[in-house]
Amino acid sequence: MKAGFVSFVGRPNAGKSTLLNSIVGHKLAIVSTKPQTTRTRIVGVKNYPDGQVVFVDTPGVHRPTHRMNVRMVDLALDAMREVDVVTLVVDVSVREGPGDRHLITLLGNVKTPAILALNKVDLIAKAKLLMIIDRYRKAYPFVEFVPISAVDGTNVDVLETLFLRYLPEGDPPYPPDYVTDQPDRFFVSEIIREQLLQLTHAELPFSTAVVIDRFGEPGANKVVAMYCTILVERESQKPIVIGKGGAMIKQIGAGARAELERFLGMRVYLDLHVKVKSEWRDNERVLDEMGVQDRGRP
Ligand SMILES: Nc1nc2c(ncn2[C@@H]2O[C@H](COP(=O)(O)OP(=O)(O)OP(=O)(O)O)[C@@H](O)[C@H]2O)c(=O)[nH]1
Ligand SMILES: [Mg+2]
Repeated sequence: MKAGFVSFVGRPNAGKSTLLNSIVGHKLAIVSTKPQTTRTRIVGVKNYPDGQVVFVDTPGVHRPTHRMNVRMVDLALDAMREVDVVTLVVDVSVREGPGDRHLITLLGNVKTPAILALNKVDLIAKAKLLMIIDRYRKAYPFVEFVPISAVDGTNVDVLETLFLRYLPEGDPPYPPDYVTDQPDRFFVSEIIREQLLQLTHAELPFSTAVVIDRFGEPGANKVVAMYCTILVERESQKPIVIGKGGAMIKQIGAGARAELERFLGMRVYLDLHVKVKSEWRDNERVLDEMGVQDRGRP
């Protein structure tokens, strides 16, 4: 039996979380068209006839401007080192830039075997793809180059076979029915944040967060009550999240509630609050509460 850890690292928006969800077959990570969607390390376990793989999705590597972003990037860097195979996920539909060169440099500092997953091949012509592969071949000794589409599933099975090939022999670290170590509270706040990412623009997706204040057990009426706070950074952002006559917060709540009911298989009462917490992105305590792991801490 093969067993071990495989991480997904790359620039923001490359499709790492889409790939995790597609492989594990559960929506473990929220996905959006905006960069810096994933803020934590997200684990997903999959069992194969010949082994078990623990997948580790990470935040996109970017230039950090706040403590939150430093934590995010550190998580990605750790996930290059502390795994058996690292997968660099690149978006072939966007132009290569300094961010890609930076990632190649970072890979050069670790000894982990690296697979290059050239994602979003559904968006470009084959000739262009071959040129991109050629450039990466010259840039770094990846052990494999795999063109994939995380959205339509192209070659994802090939990638999975390769992961198993490069993993060590060993017993599965997790029981066969184990999927993730993230608690329900995490999924609840992420489902609400996903609505914020979809419905807000400009600086707001980056400067909002969701904190769970209270998350009860379902009552006799089988409804689970959740009290959550959306943090914003400035007073001027509050009316945007609330919207005219409360229209925006209603829309966020309705979308999140539907998704939460699907996720939990229960009826949900959702109470959303908006609170200004200036510079929360630099507040270590808030970050701890939100579950953005800090290097060296559990
Ligand atoms: N066309 C196409 N779009 C894709 C593919 N994979 C992901 N996407 C889209 O790319 C966007 C970003 O996907 P994510 O999975 O959130 O990317 P990520 O790398 O996790 O991003 P961060 O968490 O911000 O680092 C979403 O709109 C996805 O639907 C693909 O293979 N083809
Ligand atoms: Mg992500």
